[in-house]
Amino acid sequence: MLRLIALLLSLAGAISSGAWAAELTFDIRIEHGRIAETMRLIRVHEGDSVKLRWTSDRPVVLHLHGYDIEKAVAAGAVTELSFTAYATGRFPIEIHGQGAGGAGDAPLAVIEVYPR
Ligand SMILES: [Cu+2]
Repeated sequence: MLRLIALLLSLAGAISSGAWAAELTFDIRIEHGRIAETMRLIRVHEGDSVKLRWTSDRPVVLHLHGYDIEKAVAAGAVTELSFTAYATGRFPIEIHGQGAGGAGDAPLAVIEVYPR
């Protein structure tokens, strides 16, 4: 019985500390300033550890708005952009300093963080 109580207490601790948040990895390839349609909306939940693994056909600087993370992606190498999704909402990722992206004003991708 004591063991059961201890187990329940540790479970409660795990939940309140957010230990059940997911670790999510997304592999995203940029070509000609665009990414695959299926990667343009990324949905995660509050508290998740999110890892975006970028490759690009040319060097770009990515900017994740809201979290305000900037990351230079070199051509031909994987660049990781990691963050914990502590803030809920809708956050665009843009390519900075690219005149002719061919994608107009649309962001490269959008991350939606839902409340847990
Ligand atoms: Cu920006």
